[in-house]
Amino acid sequence: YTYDTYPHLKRNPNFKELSPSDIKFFQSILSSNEIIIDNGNNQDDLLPYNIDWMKKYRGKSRLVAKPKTTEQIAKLVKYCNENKLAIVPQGGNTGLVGGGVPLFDEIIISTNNLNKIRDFDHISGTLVCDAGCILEVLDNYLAERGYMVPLDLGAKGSCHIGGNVATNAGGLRLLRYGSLHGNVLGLEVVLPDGTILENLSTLRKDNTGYDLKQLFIGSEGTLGIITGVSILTPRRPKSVNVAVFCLNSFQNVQEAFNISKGELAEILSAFEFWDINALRMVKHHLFQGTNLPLEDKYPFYVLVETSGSNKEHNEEKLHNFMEILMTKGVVEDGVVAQDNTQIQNLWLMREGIPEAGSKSGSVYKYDLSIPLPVFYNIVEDMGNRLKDAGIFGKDKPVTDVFGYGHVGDGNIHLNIVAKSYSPEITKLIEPYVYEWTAKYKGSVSAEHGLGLMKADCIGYSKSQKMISIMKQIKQTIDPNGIMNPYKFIL
Ligand code: FAD
Ligand code: 2HG
Ligand code: ZN
Repeated sequence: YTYDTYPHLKRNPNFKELSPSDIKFFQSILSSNEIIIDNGNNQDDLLPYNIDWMKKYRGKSRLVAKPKTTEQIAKLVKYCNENKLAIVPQGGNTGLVGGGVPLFDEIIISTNNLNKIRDFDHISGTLVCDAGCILEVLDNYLAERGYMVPLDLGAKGSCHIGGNVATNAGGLRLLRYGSLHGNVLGLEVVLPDGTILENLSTLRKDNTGYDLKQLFIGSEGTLGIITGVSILTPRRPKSVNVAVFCLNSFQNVQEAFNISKGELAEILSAFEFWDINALRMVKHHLFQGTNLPLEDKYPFYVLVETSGSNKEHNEEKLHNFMEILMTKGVVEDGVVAQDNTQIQNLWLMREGIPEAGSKSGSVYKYDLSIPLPVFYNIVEDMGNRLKDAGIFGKDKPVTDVFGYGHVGDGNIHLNIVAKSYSPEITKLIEPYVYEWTAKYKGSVSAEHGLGLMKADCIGYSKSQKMISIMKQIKQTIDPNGIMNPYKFIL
């Protein structure tokens, strides 16, 4: 895709085009290694910032700013606001809804160089850091101190904590540690007029006024640039176990989840699922030549992780849990990791699915909250719909349809692999998938956000009154509309 595929979105003529004097101003704030300017023959340098992780969305920004400090960002944003230059805030550029790349010529402000850890309190576990810190770097820093980030996702090696907050990312352990709306204690944000909203509180409790930071969590770059994050981090568990089970029906997946809540209770830290098509794709791309830990002949797989402070206690609970699953005939087969390497290998079957998907073709991704009783039906319905239309099968435009995700959070990822993105395929999938979700009162974006992909889709999950209040908030904070235009809510 390029912006050409969004003919209904025209460049807003109120936004100024970048001029030599604008470039001069940017150069006065940033040193030469903190800025990339289009000079006619450096498209390769600009491309990684202009194109998204899926290679589905591509813009034409002519300037990427990579400031080191909040003060630099404040000066740049103030200038952009006064001159009506549109901005796209960008973190690790791993977002999956086209929110982090420009649509036209918006200026990219990247947090790549904003990556200092500011403070860590080893008693309360509060961490204060720059927004551009990479999630995995933070987690390694905390691991050395016996703590962990309360958030983990497959993109941890590239995504920034600021990007995580801006998308309200969920990830693999939300069921245990809760969402960023609970874990983020404070934020520092550069507002669209260039003022710095300093609220890097480390307080657990603070009921003085409206909780403004919540507005920025999940705001996808439309209200300002998050430059600092204060986050509550939990102790790293001493004992972690992982098991993967094979199941014959989605009914049994639900049953296993229900039993896990009763038997594993407080030590349950992840309950993830994937189907056989997802497994076969991971096998093909990521386990080449080596054996999968389990046979790829069952329709469903679940990964159960337990974490706690006492190894014997945890193992006993996991053992009892497995015995109940076997006795009740809920699972067909299973494997328990014996060491850290095996834990990683089992997680690879789940965490590796997006990467394996990207190696299979162009992937359409739908990130839905759906009630568990009908959770998996969307995968079957979509597969049948595309088959009936004659476009899904061997040597057809669509080559694979599969489902996986966070059963524990009621969040399914429907992935549709095509030979290439095309408006014809899109039209068969959308709005069908959104209408289907709305029918069951689900959410059309469980955790990835709205971005460009779903900029006109919020109405499937929110009322007109709510949308109108959101628009008023946007108008109040960003009256010129310079922050991440064309995205989120149109
Ligand atoms: P970007 O992609 O750079 O930006 C995302 C959005 O946030 C954009 O709208 C951007 O404008 C805005 N933004 C970024 N930084 C800032 C900032 N400092 N201030 C204001 N706005 C900002 N998501 C999940 O929720 N759960 C998962 O399990 C998960 N797994 C993933 C696995 C893979 C392999 C990949 C590629 C993606 C996954 N994602 C997942 C999607 C994604 O939301 C996260 O990767 C991540 O939160 C995005 O962070 P980022 O730094 O890459 O942000
Ligand atoms: C995951 O849970 C991510 O692995 C990515 O949210 C989902 O790529 C996807 O559809
Ligand atoms: Zn996910």
